[in-house]
Amino acid sequence: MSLSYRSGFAALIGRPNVGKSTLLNRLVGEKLAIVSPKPQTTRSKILGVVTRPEGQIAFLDTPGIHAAKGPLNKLMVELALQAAKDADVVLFLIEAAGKREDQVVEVGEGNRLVLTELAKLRKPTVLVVNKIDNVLKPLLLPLIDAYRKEFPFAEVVPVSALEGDNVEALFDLVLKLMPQAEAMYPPEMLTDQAEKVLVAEYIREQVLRHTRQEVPYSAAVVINDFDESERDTPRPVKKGKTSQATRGGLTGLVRIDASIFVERDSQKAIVIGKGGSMLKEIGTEARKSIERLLGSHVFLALQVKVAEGWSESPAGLAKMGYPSDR
Ligand SMILES: Nc1nc2c(ncn2[C@@H]2O[C@H](COP(=O)(O)OP(=O)(O)OP(=O)(O)O)[C@@H](O)[C@H]2O)c(=O)[nH]1
Ligand SMILES: [Mg+2]
Repeated sequence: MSLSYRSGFAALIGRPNVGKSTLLNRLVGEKLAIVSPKPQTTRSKILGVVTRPEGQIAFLDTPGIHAAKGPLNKLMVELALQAAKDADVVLFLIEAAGKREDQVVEVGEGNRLVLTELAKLRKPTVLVVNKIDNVLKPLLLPLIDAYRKEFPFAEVVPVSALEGDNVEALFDLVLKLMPQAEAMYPPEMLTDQAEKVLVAEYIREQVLRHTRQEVPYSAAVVINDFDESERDTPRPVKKGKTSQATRGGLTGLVRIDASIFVERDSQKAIVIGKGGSMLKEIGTEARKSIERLLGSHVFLALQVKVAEGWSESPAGLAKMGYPSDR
């Protein structure tokens, strides 16, 4: 390994819905984190490793930082701030949305609070202005100026995580801020998330996409059974193994049994839908994305269950696989 090799952790930090998970997936080139148009989609810390000849960056996607009410949301915000504390470099994401010339450009209250937290850490922090595909160009510079006045950013990078604009440049720039060190992970490793965890998340993603109001925030998915006895060869989430481009057709069969938990009977009725129509749609969409992930045919059995107030207690969080001890 050459002397100039760099490596370290970079935490993706920001308000809900600014595109942190979309950026993680774009950087790594795999769907490691679920994405939805609704805020508070990500609930855990998600590792995505990018390895290049000149260095390795371990990115950490985190839940959006917001004024948290209730144990689940408090846990999410804690996870995000902890990831920032543990990182070598912080990527602070904002969204540059705006189509009106006369729009007021300012740092909102929520973002100001996040910056107050980041200031305590004294880490090299990069301002990543996302969604530039969706902004009037004249609004961009004033927006960057407003943020620069609030915080001594090491760098400012406008990107479109959705379209990929400037994402490579962002990687190069973040790598330059990393310490000189050897790689922390094997070069083929993309994530430490188990397949089962990704599968549960892909199912939750479809629940988020198909439901409205409070249902997304009350939904959790638990895998009861993951039967690989008829699977050809397990494919761990590794470079070149899971991308659609390098994969042929589906082989073998994986049988998955999962429960979607909600907090009330009324929510259960919504997720099931008329004559089971909603659950069927959720299942079909989830199965397609799980098949792409596993490279295998998938038989997916889904049930909807009520766990009253699970998001309100440490025991409830633990039951859904959200560790509440940190
Ligand atoms: N137009 C546009 N939309 C984007 C871009 N990046 C993300 N989005 C959209 O913004 C929404 C939120 O994206 P996510 O990646 O889930 O956002 P997040 O910051 O991870 O959200 P939380 O997990 O809730 O904190 C989705 O509808 C994305 O498709 C972008 O560069 N341009
Ligand atoms: Mg997210």
